[in-house]
Amino acid sequence: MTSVLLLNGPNLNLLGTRQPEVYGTTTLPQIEAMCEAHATPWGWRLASLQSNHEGVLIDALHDAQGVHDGIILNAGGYTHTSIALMDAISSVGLPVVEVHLSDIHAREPFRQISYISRVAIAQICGQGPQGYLQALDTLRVHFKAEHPS
Ligand code: CA2
Repeated sequence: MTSVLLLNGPNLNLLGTRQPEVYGTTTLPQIEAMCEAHATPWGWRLASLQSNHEGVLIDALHDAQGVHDGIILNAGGYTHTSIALMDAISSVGLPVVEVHLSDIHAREPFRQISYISRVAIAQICGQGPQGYLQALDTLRVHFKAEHPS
């Protein structure tokens, strides 16, 4: 069974409560439920984790090895700062799709830099919660290309 880890970083637990003009009104549990509804018909299992702590996210990436087949990652603000997260992604060797609710390329210059994009197989941004579903689609295409049946 294909297993995917949905990993969300700092402040994303606040989704739907503040800054709706930037991040919308959908909560993180709602996004997780949307992902479940999208991928369970494919027979996939999803696991979800949100943390505000860089080390917890790094541990989750390490622990994904041998457990999950791919990862969807919105690293929040760590996207723009964390060489440690980038290194963790490289070290586990699992396909990671980077997601952002907002269009980071249309925002402040500091948000336009992503260390994650250097090691992710794709970056999806500016699509709101639908971006997470597009990330699942991206992983599905990736797995099919890896293991054509
Ligand atoms: O657009 C995205 O998904 C971001 O990864 C969100 C991060 C931001 O630092 C990135 O540049 C882009 C921030 C998430 C903050 O989420 C909040 C949600 C509600 C209220 C306040 C913050």
